[in-house]
Amino acid sequence: MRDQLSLYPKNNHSRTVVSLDGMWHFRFDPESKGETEGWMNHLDSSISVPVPASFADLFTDQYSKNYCGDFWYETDFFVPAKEQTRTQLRFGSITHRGTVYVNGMKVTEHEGGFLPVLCDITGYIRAGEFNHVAVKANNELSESTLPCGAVKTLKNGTRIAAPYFDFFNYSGLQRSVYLVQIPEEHIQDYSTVSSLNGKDAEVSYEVVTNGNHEVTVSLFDKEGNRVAQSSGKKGTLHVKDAHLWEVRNAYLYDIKIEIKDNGTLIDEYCDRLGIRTVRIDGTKILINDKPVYLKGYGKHEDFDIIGRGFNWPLVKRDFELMKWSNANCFRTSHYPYAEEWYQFADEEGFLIIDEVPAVGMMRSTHNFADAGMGKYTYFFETPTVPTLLKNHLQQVEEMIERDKNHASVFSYSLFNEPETTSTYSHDYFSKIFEFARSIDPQHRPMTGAFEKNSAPEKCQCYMLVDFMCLNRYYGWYISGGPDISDAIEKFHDEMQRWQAKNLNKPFVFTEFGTDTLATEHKLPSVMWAQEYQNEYLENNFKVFDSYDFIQGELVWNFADFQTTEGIFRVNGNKKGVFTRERQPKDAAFVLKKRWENK
Ligand code: GCB
Repeated sequence: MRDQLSLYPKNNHSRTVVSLDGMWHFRFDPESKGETEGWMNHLDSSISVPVPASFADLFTDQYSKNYCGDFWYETDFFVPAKEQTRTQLRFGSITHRGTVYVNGMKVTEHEGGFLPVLCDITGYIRAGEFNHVAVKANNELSESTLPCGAVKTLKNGTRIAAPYFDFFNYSGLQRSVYLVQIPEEHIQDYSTVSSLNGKDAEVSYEVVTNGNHEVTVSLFDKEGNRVAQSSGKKGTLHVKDAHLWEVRNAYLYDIKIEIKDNGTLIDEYCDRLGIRTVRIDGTKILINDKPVYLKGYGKHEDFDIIGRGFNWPLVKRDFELMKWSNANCFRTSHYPYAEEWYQFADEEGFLIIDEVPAVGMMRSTHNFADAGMGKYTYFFETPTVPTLLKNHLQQVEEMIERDKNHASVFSYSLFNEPETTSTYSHDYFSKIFEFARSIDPQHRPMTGAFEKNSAPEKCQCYMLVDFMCLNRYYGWYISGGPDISDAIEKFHDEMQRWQAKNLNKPFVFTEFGTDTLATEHKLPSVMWAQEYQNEYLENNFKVFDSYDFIQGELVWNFADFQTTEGIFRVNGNKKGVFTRERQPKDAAFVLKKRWENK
């Protein structure tokens, strides 16, 4: 079995982790000649760029910002000499795909830009010396890879991205890169499942190692007291008077896994562990058997200059704002985020709907507008589907593998707004859901976000999800401005049609919102002014509060974010409750007040 992605790099008695973040050499390769010219050995005429960061907003020219094609990164790194060691490189992500070379030799290739790339480089390095790593990355979009889109060639030959989704096609080495040294015999993976028994809890676990030495697993409380222990690769930890991980009131234990040879430590891995259960019961979402109403946001990894580059201060600020507004949940729209987001959500007691990058599954560069207009593009009836399915399954597998132990992750979203009205889409997504269900040890509820074209009478996929997630823009894309009263009637009409289906499932709004410029105020309100965003929200809340099967509201979006340019977007999508600089629009106070008592 290969080493799994769930083990975030950690330093301890047996493992050494060195960050390779910093300035790397970089070069665009528009003619894809790097491989034949041997760029994996050395990047001539390179420039310096920071890692982690998207490259787009570092530059001052259009060509670099919108560059689409191959591009290379390289750096040198020192490998400490150690006996009996496996040496790995771990990229938080390479967007959207990459080939890794060490000392000129190809080590691995990886498809998909939002999940880690782990390379065993033991056979490729010189220990006790400086070594060289080069990455050939590529950010082209197609209909057979996730997220979906196309590449457009301008008359002058320049290629640019044509996303079928509403966020800028940021790319590069956007997450941290680590050099990891682990013992030859080591812990490859682990998973846990908690269950409650009165005041006590049982945590069953499974550890994967590549050897036969004894495994012990211990659990420590916050004060460092060992509260449970078990040995063997499979076992159960019995926790008396367990402190549960509750929504917005997290308690985290430390789990310590050790491999020992007659008392001598071979390898250890420690992690935080929240004890909680997740269950859907009729129209309720239950965490630790208590109903929870989801309050929060759809987000993006997005910020000025760094693009989608990982940045701890931004994580901290976003959680402070979410807490301030009394939120308890967010969706990682529209791709799995950097792992640190989940670690912090575990700590802060936030719930996460973890989303795979299955976005843009409708052939349109104005998907967001076409989503409610009945457009149909035969997306799941084209020859690209088998490859798309393969990539989709792979990314579902890697996401669940990576995130399966996070208490915060209570659900997986396996799509955002695909076409769902054909039997082809049903066949496609049945395979995705069946597979996802078969690999999640915690059997979390599975979902996906449906657009308005997925109407109750037409949708062929709602039966696949454990709870419904709806993205709805009544009062924005549909009957906006002076027509808002029509919007509300239409909204009720749709909800009544869902109600009539008696699905007996929770419904969550995973998107609703209006583009709002932080500079605009007007009475009476007009679209794009802050007053309109507030009125729209209040109107939507009245609808939500009329149906008891509605169990959550995640506003679109947490903050303004960058998109492809166009007449629908004013330097990006402005549906943020906060500005891109993370300051509140008036709507933030409306939400804060509503969610205080919700
Ligand atoms: C949607 C999409 C989201 C867009 C949003 C919008 O339906 O899921 O990615 O950004 O609408 O603002 O139009």
